[in-house]
Amino acid sequence: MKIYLYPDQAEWGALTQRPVQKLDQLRAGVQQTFDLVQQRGDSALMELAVKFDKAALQNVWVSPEEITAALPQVSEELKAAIELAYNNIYRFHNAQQEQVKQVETMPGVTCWRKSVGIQKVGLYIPGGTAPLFSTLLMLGIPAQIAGCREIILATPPSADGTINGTILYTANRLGIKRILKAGGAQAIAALAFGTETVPAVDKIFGPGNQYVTAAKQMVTQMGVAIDMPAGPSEVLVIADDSADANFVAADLLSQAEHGPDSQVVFVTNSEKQLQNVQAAVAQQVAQLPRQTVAEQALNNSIGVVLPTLEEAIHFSNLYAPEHLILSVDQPEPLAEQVIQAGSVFMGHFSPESVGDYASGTNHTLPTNGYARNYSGVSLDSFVKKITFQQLTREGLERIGPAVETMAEAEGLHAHKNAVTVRLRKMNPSLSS
Ligand code: HSO
Ligand code: ZN
Repeated sequence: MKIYLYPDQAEWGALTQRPVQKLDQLRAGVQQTFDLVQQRGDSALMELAVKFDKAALQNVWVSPEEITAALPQVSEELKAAIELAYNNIYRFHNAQQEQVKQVETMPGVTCWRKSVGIQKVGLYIPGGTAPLFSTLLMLGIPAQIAGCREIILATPPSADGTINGTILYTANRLGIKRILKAGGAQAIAALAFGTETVPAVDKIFGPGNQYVTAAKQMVTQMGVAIDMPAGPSEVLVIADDSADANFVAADLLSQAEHGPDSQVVFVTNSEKQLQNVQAAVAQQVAQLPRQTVAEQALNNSIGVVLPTLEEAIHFSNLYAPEHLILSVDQPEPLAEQVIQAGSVFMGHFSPESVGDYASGTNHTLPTNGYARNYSGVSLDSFVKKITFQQLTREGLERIGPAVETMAEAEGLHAHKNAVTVRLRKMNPSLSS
């Protein structure tokens, strides 16, 4: 951890920079993968599974038998934990449904807005060392509540051609039947363009490596929507002297273990707390199975001491962290001042892990400073909001002259006429 004692505000800009993502260099390779999948569909997916996943597949789809076989592999304890998380995530996202509200903007002019599920969505869950079935809950639950008609899950197979049992269990719990054995840019291509068996989807969600990130960015140029631009996961912890250094260290490390590029930022108003936290981190990291990964992330992490907690919040707002933990006795007044963050964890008993798995909030959050202008995934991410209006005859009589005047002023006579022909028909004496 690099330490900065009382840095001047002029230095904050540099301290809050993320490393530059070099996605441009990957584009040519990703485009080749796109071309292959567009030309040869499922057979390209099978060929690429051999190349990238070392898996010889009979079929790109998970069979019903594979799902049935996976269910008993998951322990009862894990099933109960998934159930608890499922219920909390469901409750929080279900409460995001909006009532249709009809608004009479003026007599006889009624407007309303209705949410309609995006019809076809693709959920991407990466493979690798940590099978993120929690991410499947975070994406599958709101998709289900939104009423998405078709939900396709794509996830890379292991070398033996199988998919992680807990991922299959979770998909089954969510009622997701279509599970594609594909990873990387080829999975994104299949979801975006479709193949002979994969339907092309309208929006693609989920995290992934830099190839997946580049591929998702590229398909947005081709009419497919994505959840948000992605970067490595981040946490910023603000702690005062009331915090338990062991709690803070554990929170910092829970982020660091995600990957060598994870961003870990610690901000405090107490030099003593900084020392305590550094000691606790050193002691805890040595015990972690993912010690090497965590240490790599810690090498790029920073610890900052600022004179007051107010300044700590200003620093955090400038950084715009994906996760912000307020390890202070009185988090409420500080939380009021948060204007840029993905999700906020308040007080000493709200570790990020609870939001990662089970409190109810979504863990798919904006990284890389995008908390400035993006929200995390929510029910809204899975719907379009369609507006409606209906006018009565009297309504059109009231609003019509204003519309005619505005259309005339913009020089758009056909617009004006669409009102005029109606008003004349309704009241022939207006005709001249
Ligand atoms: N912290 C990650 C989510 C996650 N953590 C999944 C554990 N499993 C990104 O917000
Ligand atoms: Zn996490």
